[in-house]
Amino acid sequence: MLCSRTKENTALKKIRTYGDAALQVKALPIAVIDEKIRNLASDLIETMLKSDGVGLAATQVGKKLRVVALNVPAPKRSQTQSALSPGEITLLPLMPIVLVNPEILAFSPFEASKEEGCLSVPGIYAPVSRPVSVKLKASLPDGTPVSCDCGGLLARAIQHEIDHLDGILFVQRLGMESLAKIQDRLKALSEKKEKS
Ligand code: QAP
Ligand code: CO
Repeated sequence: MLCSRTKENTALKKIRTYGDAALQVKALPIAVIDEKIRNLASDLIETMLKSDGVGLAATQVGKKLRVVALNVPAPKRSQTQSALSPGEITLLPLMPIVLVNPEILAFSPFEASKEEGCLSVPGIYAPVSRPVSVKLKASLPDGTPVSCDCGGLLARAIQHEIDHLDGILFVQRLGMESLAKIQDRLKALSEKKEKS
């Protein structure tokens, strides 16, 4: 197509769920950001928004490419315990956004445990311990490079989505106690998958 895509020709993708082998593949870096990548970017955003997601990785829709969509909300004034990180100041006003070839250049030595969920693990939530901030490097779909220190929910979402690009789900990062609590429901999800 010579035109840029509109809402009418963006496609809703099927989100792969727990037990699907596509969730375990390692995605490949994008060499050139072309129209195909920008189309995938719009499809990821549409699919994420339609499912009320905060993030969605290309591997969750069966695409083995290093692309993620994010729709991280700005923190409410009442829940802003600390100042926003430079990454939140730069990226939150741009949401929803797509990051191409996102990479973490450095992790904070400090971790925090917070409840996570995943569109590929519907209805299941558990606390995950992760570094509280990360130094992100990525490109936007128009080719603009971004490099910034990200904290808050943004830092957690970036780590969760980059994990997807490496074939890792949040349930693989749980402590034994948290995993034990959800194990039956996880098994049920993967068995439902086998029958479909
Ligand atoms: C990843 O997660 C994330 O179970 C994005 O029934 C998680 O968008 C980033 C969702 C935690 C930061 C913190 C999950 C929607 C959405 C469900 C999501 C569900 C419906 C999860
Ligand atoms: Co997820």
